Amino acid sequence: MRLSRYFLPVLKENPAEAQIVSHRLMLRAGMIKQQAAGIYSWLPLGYKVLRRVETIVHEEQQRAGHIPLLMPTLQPADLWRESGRYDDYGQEMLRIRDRQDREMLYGPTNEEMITDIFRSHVASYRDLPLTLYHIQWKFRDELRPRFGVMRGREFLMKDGYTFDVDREAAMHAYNRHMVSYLRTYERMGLTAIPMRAASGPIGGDDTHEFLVLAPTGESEVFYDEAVTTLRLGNRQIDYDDRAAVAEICAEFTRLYARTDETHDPALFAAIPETQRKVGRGIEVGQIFYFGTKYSAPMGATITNAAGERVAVHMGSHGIGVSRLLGAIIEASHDDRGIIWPEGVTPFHAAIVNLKPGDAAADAACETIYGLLRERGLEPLYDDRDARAGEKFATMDLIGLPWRITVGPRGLAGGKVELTSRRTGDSEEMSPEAAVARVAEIYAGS
Ligand code: P5A
Repeated sequence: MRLSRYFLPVLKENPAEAQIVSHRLMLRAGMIKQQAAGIYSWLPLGYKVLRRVETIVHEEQQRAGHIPLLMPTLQPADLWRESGRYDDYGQEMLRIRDRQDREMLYGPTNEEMITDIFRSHVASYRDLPLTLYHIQWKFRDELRPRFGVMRGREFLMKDGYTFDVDREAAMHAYNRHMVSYLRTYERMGLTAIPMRAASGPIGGDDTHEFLVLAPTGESEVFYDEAVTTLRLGNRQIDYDDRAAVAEICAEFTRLYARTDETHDPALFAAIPETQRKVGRGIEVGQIFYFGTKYSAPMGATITNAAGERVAVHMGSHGIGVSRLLGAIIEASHDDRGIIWPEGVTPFHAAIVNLKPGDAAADAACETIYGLLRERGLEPLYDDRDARAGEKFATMDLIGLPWRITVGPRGLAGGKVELTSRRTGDSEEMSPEAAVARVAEIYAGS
């Protein structure tokens, strides 16, 4: 993409309404525009990162054997009357009437709807296990929407629903989600710690939240510092191997890590003092096992191996897809702007032409642009006639991890400069070597 033809409405000034760094940087980098309290348009740069995050979520869900579908945003109230949640959900639910005066709602979550799909089509334990998920917009009329996409009213969620014959099988589905989430967050450059949590309006006793540590997080967290060093890395995972998946979950949940809702001061006090930490975290996901809470009242039954009709065991599992953009920025920025992890960056590399109009500089930029694209990478080429300082400031703000700077002086010696946004380190090399280096970095990420 050539910057002269792109739509990147960056702001020079800090927007007054933004209280936390991710909100400020998303507005300044031209990623989002607020349309109403807690409701945002996703401008091209923000939309690009959102799609990258979604793609990782899809890939990791499907790697775990989970099946994508798409349910609507609007739901009939009657389904929610069957589960009893229509009245329970309260003012967070946006209730709507259509022209026939039928009661509808904008879905805050989809347990009822997926249970309805299941009961219409599945009748036997032979069709299990089954996990269906979608990535769809939700609406929760939060009392205090704030911090930009972090606590929106309209927000994008990945929500998955598991159907199993008994509790043991359902807990394997729960564990599979835990591991697939750990992989998902790691690919985005995040450390998200599973913490025992409270279930709220979704229900059930088994639930974990995934928290990214950040001083601006909304949850208070208590943890053993050793938990922050755990990584999945690129180990091979067989998602059908119940024992292996459970073992990974045990590894990641053995150490103390809880939110204020489930904090146990006595257990906390048993951690060696130097490792005992209190901090704040951003909740980027939550998993639940709630048994037959929805299937029993809604009549979602199956025939088990003994020929008996039993209510199916269910769980639901959510990732805050749009919130993740805020969380990634909170975890990865400096005073000049965003620093995207390679896994989610909107463009792979910046090309900055220090002297547009100079034949050699223009030609070298075109060559680098073409070569990167040939390698399947997407560069953002700043071909505008602007001062070098302004170009660097824009690229630093929008946070592309790698920048190739091209100017007549370097080119006289056959060199361009490759700069890491994260470390600020620069190295001079030929244009071809810079392209090869960038390609190599992304091949490994
Ligand atoms: C699990 C999937 C559920 O709704 N039902 C379907 C279950 N869980 S949850 O914890 O309530 O939400 C899942 C994740 O969605 C994100 N989230 C939000 N993101 C932005 N703005 C909001 N107002 C908001 N509310 C929830 C969180 O990341 C949460 O973990």
